[in-house]
Amino acid sequence: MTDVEVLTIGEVLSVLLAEPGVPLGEASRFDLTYAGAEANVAVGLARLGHTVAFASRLGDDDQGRRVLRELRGEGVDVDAVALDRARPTGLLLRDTLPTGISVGYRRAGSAATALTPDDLPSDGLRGARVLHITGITAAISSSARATVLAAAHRARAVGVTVSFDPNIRMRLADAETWREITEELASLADVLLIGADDAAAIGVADPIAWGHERGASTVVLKDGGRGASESSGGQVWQQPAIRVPVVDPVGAGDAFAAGWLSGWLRGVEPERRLLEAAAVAACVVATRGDVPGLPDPARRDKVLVGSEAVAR
Ligand code: KDG
Repeated sequence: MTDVEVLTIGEVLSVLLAEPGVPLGEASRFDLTYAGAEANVAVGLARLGHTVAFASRLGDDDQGRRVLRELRGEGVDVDAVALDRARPTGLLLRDTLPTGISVGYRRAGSAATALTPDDLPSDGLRGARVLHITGITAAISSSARATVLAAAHRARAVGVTVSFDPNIRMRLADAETWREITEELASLADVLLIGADDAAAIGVADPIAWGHERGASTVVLKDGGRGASESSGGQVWQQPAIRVPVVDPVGAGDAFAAGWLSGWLRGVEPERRLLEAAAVAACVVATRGDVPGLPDPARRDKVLVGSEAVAR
C-alpha cells in the first residue's frame, strides 16, 4: 500500500435502493449501488482530494468485484481489500421514504464478517495520519471486532490519530453490546465523532463530557438537522445545519465525518471545518444514496457560500 493520509476499515455492501416514494416491501424496481459507513467516509475524503485506503473483505463475486472497481475508480487505495471465495459480498436493501426508511440486511456470513487482524495492511499505518473506524464493523462479528480493536491499538502505538464514530445500528447488536463496543473504542479514540441519537441509544446524556472523560481530545457532536458542535482545547464551537431539501438522509453522518476530517487534515480552524462538514452532509442528504452526493471541494464550497449558515 502506498502512503495515505487516512486508513479506514469496514464492510462495504452492495445496496439495492428502492424506486423513489415506494416502500421496500412493495418496490419492484431498484437502483444497484453500494455503501458502508467507512467506505462512505473513504470516498468522501477521496473526492475532497485526500489520499485514503480502505481495508476489508469482499466476496469474490460479481457484486464484490463491482464495488472494488467503483472504489478504485474513486481513487481509494483498495490494495488491502481481500476477495473471499468462500463468502459473499454483503447486501443491504432499503427505501428512501420520508416517513421512515426501511432497511433489510443480508450480511450474516458475509466476507467482511470474516475480517481478522491478519487483513490489516502490514505497513498500512506507516505514513497515515488518521485511522477512521466505526462501531458497525465491531458489531458484525467477533473477528471483525478484534480487527478494529487491533487497528486502533496499532495506530495508537505509532502515534496515528484514531477517529471513531459509533454509528450505532440496533439491528446489528443489542444495547448492552453497543454500550461495550462504544466504550471500548471511544477509550482508544483521539477524535470522537458521535451522533446525538447514538449517544441517546446508549444512555449517554452529555456526549461531549463523556468523550473527553474517555480520553478523546476532540469530540464532535452531530445532531442532524439541529446542527453540530466541536469541543477541543477547552473550547466549544457550534454550527447550524445547512438547510437543503432532504431527499435521502442516509449517509449524512459519514459525509459530515469526511468533511470534518478533511478540514482537520488541512489544519483549518474548528468553525471552518464544522461549516465544511455541514456543507458535505447537505450535499449528501439532497441526493439519493450514500455516495453519489459526496462533493468535490468546488461543490462543497458552492453549497457553503450559498448557505446562510454562520459559524458561531
Ligand atoms: O451510515 C450509513 C450506513 O449505515 C449505511 O450506508 C450502511 O454501513 C451501513 C450499515 O451497516 O448500516
